[in-house]
Amino acid sequence: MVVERTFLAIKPDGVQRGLVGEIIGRFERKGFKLVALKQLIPSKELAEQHYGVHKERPFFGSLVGFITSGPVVAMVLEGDGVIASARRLIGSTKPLEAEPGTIRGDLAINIGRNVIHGSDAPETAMLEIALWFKSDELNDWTPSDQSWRVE
Ligand code: 3AN
Repeated sequence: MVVERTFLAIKPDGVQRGLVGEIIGRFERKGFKLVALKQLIPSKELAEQHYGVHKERPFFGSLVGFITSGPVVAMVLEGDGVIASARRLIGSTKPLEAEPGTIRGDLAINIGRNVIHGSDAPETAMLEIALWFKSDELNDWTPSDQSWRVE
């Protein structure tokens, strides 16, 4: 069975505002498994690759400037349906349109300060995990309470 993984990054605004524990806690409480976690200040090259699909957009420069402006907390989560589920827990890109109860709905106002990134599809998840993490930074492990999460 192929286990699904997604890439998430708490952006500099989330780190600066002290929201790291709150945000990771939401995914932990949902029951997803954390398989990699680190803090880094992304290089310009990493940021430009990560946001490559947006390179023609007018906000590309400010997006890269923002994501490289301070520490980011990058992680990989694992679990059935984790890619789509994490996106739902995160909420709409525009925080004012994000439902209450979602991370952006509860914790953000502005599209350029929307606290977290989450992969949007299996292909992007695979590319983003490989871009941000070395394979030996991903841990295969089984939570001791796994049978209480998944039937
Ligand atoms: P998401 O992060 O929800 O997947 P994307 O991939 O469409 O959203 O956009 C990537 C990031 O680019 C967003 N998180 C947001 O910070 C920024 N962004 C998207 N659209 C705009 C915009 N119109 N103006 C400024 N920043 C934007």
